[in-house]
Amino acid sequence: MKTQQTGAITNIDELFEAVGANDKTLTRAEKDSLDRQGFLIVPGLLDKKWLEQLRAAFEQLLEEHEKENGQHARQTTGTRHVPISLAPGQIFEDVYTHPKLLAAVRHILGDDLRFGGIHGRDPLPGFGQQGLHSDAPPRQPGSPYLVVTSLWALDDFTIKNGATRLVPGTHTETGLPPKETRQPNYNHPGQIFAVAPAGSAIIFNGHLWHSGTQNNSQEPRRTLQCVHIAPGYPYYTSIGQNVPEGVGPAARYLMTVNEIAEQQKEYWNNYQQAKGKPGKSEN
Ligand SMILES: O=C(O)CCC(=O)C(=O)O
Repeated sequence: MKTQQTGAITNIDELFEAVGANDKTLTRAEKDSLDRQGFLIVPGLLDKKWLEQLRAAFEQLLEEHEKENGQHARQTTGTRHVPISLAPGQIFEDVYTHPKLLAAVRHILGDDLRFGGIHGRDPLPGFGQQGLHSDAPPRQPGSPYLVVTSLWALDDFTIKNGATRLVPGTHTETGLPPKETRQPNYNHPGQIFAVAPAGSAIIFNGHLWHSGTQNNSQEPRRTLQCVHIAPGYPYYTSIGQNVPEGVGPAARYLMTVNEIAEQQKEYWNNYQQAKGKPGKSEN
């Protein structure tokens, strides 16, 4: 875990400097994997102490959430969901501002990127099978990528306990996955399982077809899900209005929507209306 600098950050280069990322943070092979396969599995990003802190915080936040709201979510779906507030919490901030993650996000989305949210998920034994889906609105041919998802394994991800499945290369598809492909029991011939030790990050283009799978063990399979987004993402403008006091400069920058971003949103709206005719900046 790193300690972030304290001055306000005003652009992506300052963000990279503050978190300790640069153009060498991703290897050539990692960039190729993001481009061609649409994902990257990086072991060892969370060390033992950090993992233990995150697991304890996960359980505590879940207990508080269920005390206030009941156990509705887990009783209806069999999955424990943990809303993670954006209030100051260095152990979470260091996850979604991790240099490896931000380097991957920039590689996929380009220079204007923001943080969309963080959420905990734990499919209980016997539950968790999802249909293949993407985390982003369907793309049109040639339209930019809008979302990067990262899953941080707080427990080992194994075939038995429901490792995430991914369909390599599907991030370039346009439209939704076909209906049949979205059924939870459908096995895609190209799917692979993101088997990875606790402490790994599975970082993928949010347009990639993926899903949780059933936890057939008797143990938890906890993950932190983060999303980072580009200005065209419909939820983009709903962030930035409630940046909590006390978050570090990198987190604050990532949660703040500035004027430039607003202009880019307008650009994106125009682009959508032009039905896929790319503007000059995309030639
Ligand atoms: O937890 C996982 O393995 C993936 C979950 C997922 O894709 C989702 O909840 O949308």
